[in-house]
Amino acid sequence: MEKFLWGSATAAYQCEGAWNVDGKGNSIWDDFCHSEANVKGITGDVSCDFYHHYKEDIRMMAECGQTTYRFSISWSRILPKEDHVVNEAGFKFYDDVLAECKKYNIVPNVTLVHYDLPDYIGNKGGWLYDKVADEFAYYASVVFKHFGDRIPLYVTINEPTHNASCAYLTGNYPPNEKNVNHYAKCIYNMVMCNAKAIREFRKLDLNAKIGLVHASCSADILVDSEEYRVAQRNCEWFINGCVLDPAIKGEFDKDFVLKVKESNIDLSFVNEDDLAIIKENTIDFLGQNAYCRNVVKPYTTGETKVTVNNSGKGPAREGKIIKGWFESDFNDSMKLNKWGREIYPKCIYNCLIRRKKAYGDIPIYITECGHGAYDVADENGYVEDDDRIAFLNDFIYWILKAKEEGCNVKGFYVWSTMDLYSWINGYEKRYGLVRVDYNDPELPRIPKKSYYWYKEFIKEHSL
Ligand code: BGP
Repeated sequence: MEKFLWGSATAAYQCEGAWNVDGKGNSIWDDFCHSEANVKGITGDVSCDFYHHYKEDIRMMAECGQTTYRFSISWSRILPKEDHVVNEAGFKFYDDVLAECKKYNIVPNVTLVHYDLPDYIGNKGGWLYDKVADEFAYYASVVFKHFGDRIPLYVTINEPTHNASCAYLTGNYPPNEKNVNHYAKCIYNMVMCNAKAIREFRKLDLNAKIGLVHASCSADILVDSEEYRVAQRNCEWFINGCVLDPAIKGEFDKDFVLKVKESNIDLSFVNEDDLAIIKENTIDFLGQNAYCRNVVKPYTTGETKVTVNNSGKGPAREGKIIKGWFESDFNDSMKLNKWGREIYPKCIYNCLIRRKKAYGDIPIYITECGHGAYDVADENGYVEDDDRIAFLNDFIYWILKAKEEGCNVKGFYVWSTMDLYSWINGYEKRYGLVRVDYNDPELPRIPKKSYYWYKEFIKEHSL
């Protein structure tokens, strides 16, 4: 029987550093972080410098007993310019990373784009660019042909809904807009990117699988009434169905499309040829990230607005008002983290049970799960992160319970392997199993208590 995979995850912009070496082009995150729009002025230019520390990081994964590693490829390292000329040094870096994984029998799970579009795509409109799906499919085919089945698990896009929401509703990720029509087009184009990349993947008949990583868990309500159930369904469409239905079932839900049209959202870009490509090119597995749930109630008033807490200084909650659809509700008795997010581990159980109901037995990997915190290190740099351990332990409990009840869960990844850049928040919001001392130019790695806890946990749970 196939073994359950236990591992951890990172993403290129957040950990690699080396932003301008060995022929890499700029990504929209390089441009954004170097611009005035980045008010905190913190960048991923160096971060924890995985580019030069990957051997150490992968060795530490292996010593922890991890059997899989999720990372992303920087599109701008592979195709730095719009002329489509491949940067061989980019291939070499990821060849080396894969070789290191192989040395320790660590299964690579590799994402093609984790937010960081190349600048030349960004300059043409980024996710809104009419040819973004063709460009993405081209890049994907270059990657598939080079790495082939050395990568057994490919992921097309990381968190389409969260990325689109931050970029086009909250406005905290580039291009920093608040525009519902652009949000809708972004989602549609990402769905097309996914389908067109899968079409390239299938042509090669690799001994590998392809999936998509999704952000949101589930929508919950605090009142059981017809009105609240409608709000819940609207939220499920908004945060889940809009991407998961086409990616898994090959089509958008008809009632969802009606609702979008009723809301006067521009859908003029939808065309029959695209819908046929979506129909033919669905994912093999779902990557489900696990952080928190959405609690919602019926929409009351106000324009569409999505807020997040990037300050980490207090109780400001994340919240959504989606005009005519739903708005956030708050259960004041719940525990929150410092960034105003509910800590509710059962959300992943509810999510998995609902995914099974909606999408049957599609294999699911929990591709991220983690606790952001201000870690405090002792004089040796050691962090006793008991809150993180409790968070992970509780989430895993609910994941394994869902598995026992028949959900087809096949692996789990802690976010993150080591400390790295947290989008907009910077470096003080930490998630790593391993501490990185950013004050020391050598960027030393020091395993935290959670690393040793995970090591023991994996040993006891080799499923
Ligand atoms: C997910 C992203 C990750 C990671 C994580 C933590 O949405 O896929 O890249 O950053 O969230 O989020 P943050 O760093 O914003 O706290």
